[in-house]
Amino acid sequence: MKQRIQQLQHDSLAALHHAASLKDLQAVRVQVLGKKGSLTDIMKGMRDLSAEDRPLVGSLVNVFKDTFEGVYASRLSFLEDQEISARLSREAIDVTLPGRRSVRGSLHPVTLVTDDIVDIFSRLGFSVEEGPEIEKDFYNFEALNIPKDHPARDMQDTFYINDDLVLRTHTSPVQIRTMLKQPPPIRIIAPGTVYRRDSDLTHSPMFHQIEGFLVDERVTFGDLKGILTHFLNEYFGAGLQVRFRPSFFPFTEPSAEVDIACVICGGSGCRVCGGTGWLEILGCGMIDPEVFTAVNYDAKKYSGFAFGMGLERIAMLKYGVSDLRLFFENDLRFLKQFS
Ligand code: 2U9
Repeated sequence: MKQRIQQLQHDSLAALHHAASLKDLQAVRVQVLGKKGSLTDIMKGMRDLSAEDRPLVGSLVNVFKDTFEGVYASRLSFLEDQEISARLSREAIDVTLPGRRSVRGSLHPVTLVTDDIVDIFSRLGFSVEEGPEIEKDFYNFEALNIPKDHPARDMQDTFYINDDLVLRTHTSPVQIRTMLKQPPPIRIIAPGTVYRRDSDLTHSPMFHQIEGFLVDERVTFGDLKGILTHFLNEYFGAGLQVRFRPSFFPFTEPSAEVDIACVICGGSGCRVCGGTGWLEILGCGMIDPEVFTAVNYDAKKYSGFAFGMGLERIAMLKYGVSDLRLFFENDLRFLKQFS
């Protein structure tokens, strides 16, 4: 028995020393102290010893157990340290490595155009107003003197959500909402996204507009001409030729379309201006008294003007882009040219 214990002590301490991982170490422990372990087996055999031998063997077993636990604990702490250092070196981060460069984006050409136009009108005392893209029929049509049977309401032009809700077809409802909120004087510009059921080389079902709007006492068509001529000279260059042609819009009376001398050929005639020397750039007019009545403004006391332009069209002329679809494809080779 004594010999068996000595042999076990020799073998198991060697096994502890040779255990190369925490898993191996645990396996040695189970082999020796586990339910079916070698020491458990020896202890079962003690029943058969004489009363004289039993205490002697018992004390040998106890000494072995203490020795085993001591060696086990020191090996455990050694292997744990080893595992931590291995993990630390495996997961080490080299803080001296250069960082990843962040990619610098650029503003979309339609945003550039919007910002430049907003800048010019801000200097003239206009402030920016915005409104919802899903609009009530009243704000998009009814209050703008566009009655139920008007062609502008045709199903071909408007995206209807239901009988009473549409995707706004212009930013004009922003001005209706502003007038319902506050009394004159008003001097605002309304940039934003608008929607129309239209899609070809020069039309997109989603596009952008900016509208301007001024209401006060004694505002004249002369004020409108002055402000727009100033704006176009600021935006396209001083000395630019501008002309006003009579037109019709349900919400303005009188109404006009504004042309500028072709920015490509300077007025001599080319493909872009269709040989006319002129480019149509915006629409405008004096606010129709019917519109004032719809928002409870005194149409006898107040007058005002409004204008509107398509921002993609302005961007095409300003940057010489011939295909409208380029603005919506988000091809980086196109967009990067505006950084
Ligand atoms: C209110 C009253 C009047 C806004 C105006 C135009 C003329 C115009 C078009 C230009 C090209 C739209 O993007 S486009 O198709 N717009 O010609 N817009 S007057 O008149 C208003 C607006 C609001 C309450």
